[in-house]
Amino acid sequence: MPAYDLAIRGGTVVTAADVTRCDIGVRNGRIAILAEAVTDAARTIDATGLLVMPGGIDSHVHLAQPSGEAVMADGFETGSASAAAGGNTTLIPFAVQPRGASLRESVVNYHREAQGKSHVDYGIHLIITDPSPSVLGQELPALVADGYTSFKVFMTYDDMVLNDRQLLQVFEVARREKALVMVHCEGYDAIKFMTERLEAAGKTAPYYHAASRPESVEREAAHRAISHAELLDVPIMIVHVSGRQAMEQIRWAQQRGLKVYGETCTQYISLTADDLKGVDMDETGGKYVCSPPPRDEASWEAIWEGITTGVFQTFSSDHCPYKYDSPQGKLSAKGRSSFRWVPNGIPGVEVRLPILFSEGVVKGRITLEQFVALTSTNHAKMYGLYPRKGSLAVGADADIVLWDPARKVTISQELMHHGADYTPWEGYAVTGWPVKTLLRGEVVFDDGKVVGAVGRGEFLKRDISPYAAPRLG
Ligand code: DUC
Ligand code: ZN
Ligand code: ZN
Repeated sequence: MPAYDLAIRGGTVVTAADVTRCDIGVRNGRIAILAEAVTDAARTIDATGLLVMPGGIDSHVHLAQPSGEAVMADGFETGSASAAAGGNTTLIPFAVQPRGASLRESVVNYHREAQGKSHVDYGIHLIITDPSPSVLGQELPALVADGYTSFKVFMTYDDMVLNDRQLLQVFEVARREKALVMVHCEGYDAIKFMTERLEAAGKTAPYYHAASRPESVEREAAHRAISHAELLDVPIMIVHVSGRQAMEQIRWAQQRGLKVYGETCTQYISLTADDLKGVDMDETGGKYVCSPPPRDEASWEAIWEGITTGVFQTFSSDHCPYKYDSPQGKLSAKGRSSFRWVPNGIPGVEVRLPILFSEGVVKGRITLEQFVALTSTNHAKMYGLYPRKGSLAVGADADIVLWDPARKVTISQELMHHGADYTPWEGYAVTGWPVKTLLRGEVVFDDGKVVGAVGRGEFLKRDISPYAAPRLG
């Protein structure tokens, strides 16, 4: 009997720490050996000329998430297919607590959405919209103990926003339970004020979505969240940072020794608010409506500054897909009446790695090791999945992407595996593309096709993150 189930031979193995020419042997879905030559295997994949990296972990995606009258374009099946096609092997989407509902029940319902449908492994974050005494006192502690070790809170949106007192209440529980809190930093009142003012002036096109929530709105909320976190000595992760002002708030907090982490996303290095103008300030701009909105090219440089200097630990997609041409998507009757009603979010899980690789590694802004850290390893570390996920160490799950660093691709909807009917990056040229994705040693994506049985992906109960430990114990 061969010593290994699979050998990946001849590739260049990249981790967050090293770049090495070696082979990998896989046994029982795990990495069993890294060696100069692995020959005694039942199957061999030739990786000559390819990079062999830990599968991407996207710790910020939305799948099958209820959102008013809009319907998300991806459930677990298409969303995870799109993820696998983009070189990812783990996703962490969100179970949302509708106001007044039990958080536990929301998690149970969300598991039903996921069960048997995922092509990749997945954890689940919680979104807390109603921090009632039973949520804070009983449900959250029990859910953290069950492996839901991170939660997101919102500082905007009518159906999600928490006031400052509620934010502090959630932070307090997070500190006690050692859960990591992700914060959506945009100020509710400022957005509401600006939206009403814009609408009163007849400025309702999708472009004005960006004008209704400028960078100062994000900066103010980031500062407020940081201040509350400092007050309670609780680590927080500020998610989807769009530009210099919020980035500088995080850097300022980090320089003061606070455990404030940062996430940025593909759209903030590759799209601008001008995309929201559409063809001619028309409704096609709705394709780019997401929050925070993309800013401008100077903001891309600020985001790169944050990436290269370590302000940001994770680079995510914030995949939040809606169809464009659908009454339940961007072109709903209400959505046509004002930017206020266009569902927020864009599909991006499939292009996260290619765009960061192309803009980052190929253009010399980041190293291969940084690429792996930003797209995989740091997500595993931050969210309690390391070392099982996010590395190519012996004993880790054999979650691997084989990557062609020289392949030139023009992104188009035709290439995508998501459920949306468009990609915001239509026509965007990249160098570097996934060739094969392996989940626990099994190929799930092979040269353009998602392969194998759906439902292979498993739920991941996550550990307490060491990064969620308070500074002062
Ligand atoms: N926040 C997200 O994280 N995703 C989509 C919309 C939003 O506001
Ligand atoms: Zn958000
Ligand atoms: Zn999101």
